[in-house]
Amino acid sequence: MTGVHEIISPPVGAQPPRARTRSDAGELSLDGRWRFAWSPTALSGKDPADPGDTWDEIQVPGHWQLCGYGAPAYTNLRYPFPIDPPHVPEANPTGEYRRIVRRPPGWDGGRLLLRFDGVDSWFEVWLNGSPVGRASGSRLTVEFDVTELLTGGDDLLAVRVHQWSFASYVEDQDQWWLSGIFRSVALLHRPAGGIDDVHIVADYDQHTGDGLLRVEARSGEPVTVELAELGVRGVAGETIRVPSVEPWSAELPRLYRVLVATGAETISADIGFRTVRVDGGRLLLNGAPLVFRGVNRHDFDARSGRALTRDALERDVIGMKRHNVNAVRTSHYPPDPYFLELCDRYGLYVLVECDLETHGFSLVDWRGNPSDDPAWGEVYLDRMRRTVERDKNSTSVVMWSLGNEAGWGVNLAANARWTSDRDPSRPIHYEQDVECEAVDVYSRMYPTFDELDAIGRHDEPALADPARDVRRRGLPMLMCEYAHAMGNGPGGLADYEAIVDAYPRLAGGFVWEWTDHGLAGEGPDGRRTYRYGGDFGEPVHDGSFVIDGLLFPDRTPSPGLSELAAVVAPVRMRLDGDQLRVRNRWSFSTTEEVDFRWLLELDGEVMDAGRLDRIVVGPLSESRVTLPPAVRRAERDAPAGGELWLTVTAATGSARPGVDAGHVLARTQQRRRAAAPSREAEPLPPAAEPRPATLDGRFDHAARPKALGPFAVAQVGLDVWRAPTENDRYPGRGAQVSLETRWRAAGFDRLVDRTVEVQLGEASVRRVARYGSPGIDSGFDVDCHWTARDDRLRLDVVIERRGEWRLPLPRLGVVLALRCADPGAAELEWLGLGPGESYPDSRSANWYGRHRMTVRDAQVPYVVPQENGNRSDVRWLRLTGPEGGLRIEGAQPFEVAVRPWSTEQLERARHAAELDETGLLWVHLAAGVTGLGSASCGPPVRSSGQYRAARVRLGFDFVPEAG
Ligand code: IPT
Repeated sequence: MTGVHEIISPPVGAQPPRARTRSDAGELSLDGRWRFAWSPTALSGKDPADPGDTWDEIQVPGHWQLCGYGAPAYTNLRYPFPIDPPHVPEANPTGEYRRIVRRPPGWDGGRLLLRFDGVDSWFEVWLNGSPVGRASGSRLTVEFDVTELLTGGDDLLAVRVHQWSFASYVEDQDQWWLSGIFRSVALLHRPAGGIDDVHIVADYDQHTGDGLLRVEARSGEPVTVELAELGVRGVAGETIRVPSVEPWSAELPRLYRVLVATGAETISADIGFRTVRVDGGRLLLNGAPLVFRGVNRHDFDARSGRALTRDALERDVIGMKRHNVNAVRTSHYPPDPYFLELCDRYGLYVLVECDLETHGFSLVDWRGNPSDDPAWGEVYLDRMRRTVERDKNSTSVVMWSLGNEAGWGVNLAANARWTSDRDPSRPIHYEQDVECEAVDVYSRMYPTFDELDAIGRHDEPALADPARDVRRRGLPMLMCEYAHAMGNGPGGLADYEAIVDAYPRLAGGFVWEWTDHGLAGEGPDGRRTYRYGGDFGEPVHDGSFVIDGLLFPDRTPSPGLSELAAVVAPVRMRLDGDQLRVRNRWSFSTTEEVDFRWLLELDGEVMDAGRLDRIVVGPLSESRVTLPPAVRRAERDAPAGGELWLTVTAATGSARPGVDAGHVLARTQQRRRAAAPSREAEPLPPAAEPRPATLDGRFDHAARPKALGPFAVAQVGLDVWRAPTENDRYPGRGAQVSLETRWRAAGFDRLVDRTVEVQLGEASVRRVARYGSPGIDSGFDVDCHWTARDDRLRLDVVIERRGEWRLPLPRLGVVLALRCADPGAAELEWLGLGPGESYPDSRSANWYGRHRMTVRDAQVPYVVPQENGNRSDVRWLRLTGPEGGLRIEGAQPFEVAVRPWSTEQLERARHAAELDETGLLWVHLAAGVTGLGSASCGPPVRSSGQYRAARVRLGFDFVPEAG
């Protein structure tokens, strides 16, 4: 039996799609409490004429799975049902919604429309039991004419929503399956003589500085156009030249209010003048290079799924602006319409994507892919039309995307044709049109660094068809996805940026993705936890692949976002002797309003600070300025000894949309003077004579210290392993085997030790040990030598790899477990890179200096626990617990992570809330660590970020300090 929701069809009974406008015509929100009944199958048994007076209530907009009916399920590309289009399982959860609608008084004449902005996935509508229409296209607006069905009294609106439908086959985006009326519903008055649709094109002519305004309107009446601010008046259908406008860009989002009116209706639109073009192999905005420093963004909230408040949308936009992000790809569907209003206003370039993905067909070699099946042609076209028509007047929308991961075929080619006819003002994007047969830009996902570089040089592998090859090679290229931000990562952002910077052909890209999609819940002891695939008992799921954002689910930024902000900063600086080089990477703004300041520190202590004179660098230019004499003076006056560091920051001098004055845009540092030569060169003192008694009883029989400062020592050992990151778990582009697999094969996760030799002397003790793994003949030889000087202990350790290894090491150093009554609350202070975590391929966001926080705050709460919290280039650190203080000084800069739990705990826990502090402070001191990469979808850690030392020597002094 085929249900009506299994018929491949565009909406039935719907109005032609049209622009979203702000109008003075009547609008009544139908959001709020609705009656609701849930059924496990499509046959709900409910009558559309039943008002549901005794049913439950539910909030609209919302997803029923997040209101206690059924459960969310997560799959990436796999369909969670058999591939048998257009059919779906009989177990098809269905929601019956009811509410009373009253036509407001004063809405005289004209027509009445019922508008749905988002219903997942298929629905049918009745008024007073009479059918109105049916539709799918979960993230696409649809309107129905209900003029004849509304009585003016209490009218019963009934909506039946099925979770699964034929449309589910073209909505296979990588996200939670969540159903229901999840965006707003409204009743609209369309006055007689009103404007049924409007299309506003506002071009900018960069040669003359003029704006070109053209308004097309659908109305039975004459339509006037007015831009009062510039004294412009005209009529729809004509092109109005507006002299000397200020153009719109994400940097300077200048909007003008345009009124489009008939006697019956006035539409007010905030419009920016701007022109997007592909020209000479480059992507241009107003004639200047348009480079996306963007993110992919889903509509998502940890509590309400894809149903978002205006505040939540605004928070996202402000968050992007504060992290130097200038672009968004609305993966993989049109966003909540309010989002685009915000992007216009705050300034973000938007790539709006059609609600279309059939990725699951890739798992059956694309057999039966709807993209190439004419039976789906009308459905495809309808989706594209609804995408373009709704948002065609948004200034921020600079490009259309046909969809994501839907293979290639006749229906997509037709959508491209339709779109370029309908809106020649914006280029078309679609990544899977690999030969660029129908698109205007060449797009790639997760290219390796080498691939990107080759494309930058127009040197990518050739297409078989020479004509197509020539065309594609001449197109600008963007990365619609890159730098997979799953778990700890992405590493390598700075490497990508350097390549993008080097080649005019490259128009930047969009990091995957803005936010983790963890759903909020309660873990053990009522602690907040975030759920991912499998946590709702889904039989088929893709685990934590949905946790791959730059923000944690609660919308706090992860270190990956700070790294991105630093890497894509619009101002770049470099200190070079007495000169500061300033590069302005803005395309339209000078650095006139940027506030440059300097700071001189000696071992993290501020010596002096000041402000630099105004530095005015034009867009996309560079200049050098000489540092003021005050800097040289301060350097000269600084006491001898210690490291002297100069920092220059560039901050916003005045507020910009979403960004306050004083917001640091960029920072650069230089070591101006090295410390006195380190002790590293000193030879290890010879071990004293073996003696049965331990050094004042401070060591055990195996030459391990019983205490370090005030902390009793529970464990000392070699430290090689790390709790694998999500990126460690995957091989990555161009590789066959993941780091985790290689590391486990080498036995790093289960090293055992054997004492080779112990020497217990009066002033020093020494333990030589061999570390290996079951079944493996490679390992490490470790020589730990402790010497005592007064109340301090010094550790000198030599670690040597033994065997035929060719692989990078997670880390190489020692770990200490110290007993501490409250390890999370212990204070951690250090001189080195901070305040955030850093790894060899992700350290741009941090700066050298003195940093301080609790051990708990030094942990990064990745939803799936994994390696985190490393700090690099550390000279010394201080730990202060209830027991007292301990200072650890390195004979050379070292890497450190201090945790209130062990690597094993971190590895075992599947959710952050499962991590318990157990009265131990774990101090990981290393000579080096391996970077992060983005192998969970992109390339693995580059060789420059892999730690491969074969022999290291580390030295530390442990000094007790008053707590
Ligand atoms: C890519 C998808 O487009 C995106 O939606 C997301 O699933 C991402 O992967 C992984 O998180 S497609 C992949 C085959 C490169």
